[in-house]
Amino acid sequence: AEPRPIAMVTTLNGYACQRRTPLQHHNAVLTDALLVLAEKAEFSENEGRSVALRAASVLKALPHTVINMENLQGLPCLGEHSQRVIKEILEDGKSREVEAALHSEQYQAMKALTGIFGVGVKTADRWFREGLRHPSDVASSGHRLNHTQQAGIQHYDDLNMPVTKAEADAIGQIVKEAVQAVLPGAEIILTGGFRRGKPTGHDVDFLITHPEEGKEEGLMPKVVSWLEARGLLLYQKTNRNSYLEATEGSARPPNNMDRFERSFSIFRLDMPGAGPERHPQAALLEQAQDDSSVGGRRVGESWDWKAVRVDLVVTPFSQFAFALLGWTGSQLFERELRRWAGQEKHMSLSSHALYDSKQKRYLRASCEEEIFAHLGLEFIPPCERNA
Ligand code: DCP
Ligand code: MG
Repeated sequence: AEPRPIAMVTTLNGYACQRRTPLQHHNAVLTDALLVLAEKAEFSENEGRSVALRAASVLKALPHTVINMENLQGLPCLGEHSQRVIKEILEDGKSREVEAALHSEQYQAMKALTGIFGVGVKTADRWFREGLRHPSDVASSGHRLNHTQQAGIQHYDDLNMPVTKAEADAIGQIVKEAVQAVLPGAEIILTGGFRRGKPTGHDVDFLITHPEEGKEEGLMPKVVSWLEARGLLLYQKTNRNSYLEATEGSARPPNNMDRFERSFSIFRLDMPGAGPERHPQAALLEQAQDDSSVGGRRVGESWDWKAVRVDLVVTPFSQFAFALLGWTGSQLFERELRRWAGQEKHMSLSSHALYDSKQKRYLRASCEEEIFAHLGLEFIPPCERNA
């Protein structure tokens, strides 16, 4: 390795979508700390969240390890608070504020409660104030839970265990089989964190489309029925496509929430060693996990399947490039793309379309590269969108 100069100075652009952010970077100690502060801010619904996320994201894009405060010169998005935390860690090895957050009852309880599928910060905070600290407290509290939350409690342990790439691929095989059975010629694409090269994720995200526009209509209920008939779904809730009704009668495109037909689901993924009647896809998984050490099975317990969160999204072919860009993430990269579009280009970007306010028209794109070009941005490949 080359010797590192004492005061390495790098300049970086201010928008995350102008930077290349690899998965593996050189400042995990600092970014982990800032991400705890982002989470703490999120739990108290405080604006500090995006400030800390942006600061962490800048450090992820640095080609070297920060070893002193001079290294931060010329970097964007590092406010007084972030700098104070970084300085403390460089000097003492840790930040008191971060340590205090990690050890606080509120942080720990909010983390556990928001870890329930279907429970957001507002609900978790209300439960915390009522004295609930853990999913088991919720289960015994007598609160009325909706179906999503019931499934979230029931599968809490599984859903809080990382999903491996091998598991994502095994689910991909099942989804592919389902989609091809109900609509030959339809295509499925793995998006989200796995498309960015992450080895694990909290869920598995798929886009489904068909090269012939319109053929994709009505697809989701059929896919869901196919999966349900085979006992592969533990839970699912489908939201229909509401894009047209949102745009009708308005010149401006809808807000950033996308309106594709989408199924939030929990798959029952059969695991290797479950017995002769296990799903054939399990063999593939077994093979993949043999040569990696990432197995997610609980040892010493009889377990033959695992609950996995899966998002299925159906998109018309003409919107596919926008959907792919919008669903690949990271979440911060997406937010920054939209901020760039609005503030620098007077355009409005969603997972459906790109609208140019000056020309008063939608700009077409058939691949991600074209969207970056419309936005006047250098193309950043998925593996460098880990902002
Ligand atoms: N996304 C978005 N807005 C939404 C839903 C999703 O911008 N309402 C985008 C950003 C995410 C991607 O879709 O990066 C997938 O969402 P996830 O929450 O699954 O995020 P990741 O896949 O990036 O992370 P993980 O590995 O934890 O699943
Ligand atoms: Mg995901």
